[in-house]
Amino acid sequence: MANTDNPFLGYSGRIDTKDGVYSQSEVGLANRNSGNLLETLALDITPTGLHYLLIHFDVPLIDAGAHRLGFSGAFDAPFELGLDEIKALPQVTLPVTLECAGNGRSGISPRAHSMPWLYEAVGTSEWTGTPLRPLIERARPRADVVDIAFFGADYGFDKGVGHCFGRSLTLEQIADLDVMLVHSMNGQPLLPQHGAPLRLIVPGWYGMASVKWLGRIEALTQPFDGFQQVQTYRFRDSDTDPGRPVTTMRVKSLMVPPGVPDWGTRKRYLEPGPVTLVGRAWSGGGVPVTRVEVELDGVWREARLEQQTGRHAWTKWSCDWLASPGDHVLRCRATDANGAVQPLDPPWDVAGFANNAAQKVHVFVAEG
Ligand SMILES: Nc1nc2c(c(=O)[nH]1)N[C@H]1C(S)=C(S)[C@@H](COP(=O)(O)O)O[C@H]1N2
Ligand SMILES: [Mo]
Repeated sequence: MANTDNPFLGYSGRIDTKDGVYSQSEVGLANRNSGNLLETLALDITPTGLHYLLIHFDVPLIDAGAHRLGFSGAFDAPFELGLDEIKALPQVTLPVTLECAGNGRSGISPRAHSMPWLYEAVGTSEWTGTPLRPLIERARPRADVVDIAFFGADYGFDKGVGHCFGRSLTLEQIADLDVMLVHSMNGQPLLPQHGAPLRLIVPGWYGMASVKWLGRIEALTQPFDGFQQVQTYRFRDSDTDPGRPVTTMRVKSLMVPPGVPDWGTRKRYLEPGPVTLVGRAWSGGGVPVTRVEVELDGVWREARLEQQTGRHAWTKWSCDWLASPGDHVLRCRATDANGAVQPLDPPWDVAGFANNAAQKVHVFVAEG
């Protein structure tokens, strides 16, 4: 798999940043990969143009009319499908909350040289497409198949390895996870940056599993060894740790920062008096959120939860606060039905994956 004839083999392009000032190349990543604006956490569905973006290489510009999805490898009945044929299959629409595994990375020290997310790499969309499982069954995986690999059309280099973005799932995972083959987002054809004309949605997992610009599905009789499967998206304690795969989203909550912001720092300004704080909470693997608490003036208060709009969609919460003059740091934390609670401090990971530490919002309340 390793491409030994490339200019990036001995040159990662990543300077050894640890803390503090960001490098030009990290600023470049931040400009390409935009985040959700936290004020849209007030909405069930993130406006399409404000859904976060994570694009490793370049956006491939694909002719939807000519695009074919191929099922190949160790299938007994390999076939191809055009977009019209996929749209003629049974259609489902599902609200799904997607979060990047790197969300929160910049809260971890020392940081990894990658996309420096704060809190904003999460959003919820209504995805329309067809369930993947019946199509895999139709292609008839051979008895010795261990992985199904999904390849995007985008090619590039990471750590000296040239590859198309690719990920895999086992047949059991495909059966368990409501995996969808998706052509529309919020009732409109996928935009180029979100994977047009076809992508995977793996509900309940971090976003890396939801392969965009999907062109090829391959049945493998050996475990998939693609770069994005084995060399990244693993929890590692140190650079020498072989690591454990990143899969389902950890329980997390965010609030809409109250009041109005200061342009340069995003700190908040508020008049004293009653305020209703609102936000969203979610967890992975279809596990519901059972509790959200908000820390107000040093006391953790119970937030109200609204009905979830779908098994894989986030839950709205709200909490009343009587804002008194002075400086405040507000925090929120969620608990899920498995009893997992958000930590107050970032969990350590070399690449800064899955930081679900409680959000902090600095608020200045004026004198009455
Ligand atoms: N082909 C391909 N698929 C991809 C990616 C990519 O770079 N190439 N990025 C992944 C990652 S890391 C995330 S978090 C989600 C982001 O999806 P979005 O940009 O539509 O929000 O897409 C995933 N699918
Ligand atoms: Mo991601």
